[in-house]
Amino acid sequence: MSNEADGKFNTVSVVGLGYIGLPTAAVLASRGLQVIGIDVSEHAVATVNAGKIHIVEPDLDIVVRSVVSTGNLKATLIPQAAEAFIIAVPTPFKEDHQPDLSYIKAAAETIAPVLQPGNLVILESTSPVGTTEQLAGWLAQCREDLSFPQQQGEKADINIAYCPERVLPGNVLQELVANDRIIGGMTPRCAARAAGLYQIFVRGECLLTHARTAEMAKLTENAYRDVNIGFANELSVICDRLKINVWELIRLSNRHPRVNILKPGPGVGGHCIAVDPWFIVSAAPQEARLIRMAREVNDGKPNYVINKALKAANQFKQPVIGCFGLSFKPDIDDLRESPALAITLALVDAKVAEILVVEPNVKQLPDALTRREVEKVHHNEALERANIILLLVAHKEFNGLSSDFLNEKVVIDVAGVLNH
Ligand code: SAJ
Repeated sequence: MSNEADGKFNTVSVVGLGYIGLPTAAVLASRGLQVIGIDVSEHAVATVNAGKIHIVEPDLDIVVRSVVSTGNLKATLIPQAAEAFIIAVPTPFKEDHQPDLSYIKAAAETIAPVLQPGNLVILESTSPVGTTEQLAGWLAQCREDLSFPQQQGEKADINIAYCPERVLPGNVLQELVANDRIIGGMTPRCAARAAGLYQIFVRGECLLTHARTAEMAKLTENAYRDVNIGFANELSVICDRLKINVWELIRLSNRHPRVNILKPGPGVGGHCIAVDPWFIVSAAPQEARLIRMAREVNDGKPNYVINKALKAANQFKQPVIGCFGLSFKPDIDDLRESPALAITLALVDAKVAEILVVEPNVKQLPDALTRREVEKVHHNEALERANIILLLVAHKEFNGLSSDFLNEKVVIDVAGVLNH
């Protein structure tokens, strides 16, 4: 259903130069388009214009340096006219788990003054169902001289689509190009035009649908993963009670041809899976029972681990806990929304044990820990000095930890490090 003729874009503006916007802008620029990156942060704009990056993502620095030096990518604080606009700003939730759409509203108000007939506006931010229509409403309020799909359908001056990102942090450049893309148009023409833009760099398939279905698809993918991780986390707690090794149990159960249980862990971190399912719950609170429960199970896991470690500490006169891993998942340096970090901080604040932190992926511990004078040590030192070994993240550096040391310790293996 995609229309090749619709794929002619020369200038694209990307609003939000974060974890999704910057790689997308850089990849579009690497295909020869003129890309304008808009951000509210002077630091982000200056960094990108210097050919550097302000986020952590493998190889992104190389692509950004190259497209900035050719002049294909320019960052700015001030919106400029373009043929297509991609909005990739955050959509956090508020205290009560209600979605906060203020960044999208601000993005709409930013681009509205420079919109021209024939423009395509794409929303990529993970959003509750109906947000694309809401975005179209905000744009229409700002520009009464233009027509929008909710008013004029296929004849509208402006085309609007929702195209969720699906990339895995740490593997963004590869997945941006390789993954299939869901393209949700407010009308079929909106979808076809958006597909034309993505086909410039996406090697996966572009799957066309309505904006609302595309919004729900994004939430569904992350809620599906959350529910499955919740199942694994609940199993781990049940297995503790029944004195069964959950890792062996899962390995054996997964030998069934139709069973594929995910891994338990310290909880669910990152900025997507722990957030997005709430957008479904807040839209359908009565119906979304399993999805809410999975959130609660996963959010409850850090406390369970903290209590287990404190109970172990009670057995020692001078407890020393070695916390292995701080990041929100293995082999990355991203500490944001990390359950391992939350657990470590809670153990420090409990003041019942000395805490040693092992995190091979960061040079410096975060301020919250240095302020509390927590020591970062190599894993061998932690193995030597700690009497409780708390394995929080399965970093590759922890494979094959010396069992000579471990035999004499209380080992709490939350991440399945010893069962690889
Ligand atoms: N986790 C487990 N057990 C597992 C898998 C993950 O405890 O078996 C934990 C991780 O340790 C981490 C959290 O879940 O704390 C999330 O990690 P992740 O690797 O599952 O996902 P993210 O947050 O890095 O990226 C997800 C991806 N979504 C899906 O796989 C459905 C990615 O494709 C999305 O683009 C991204 O969310 C996003 O931006 O929405």
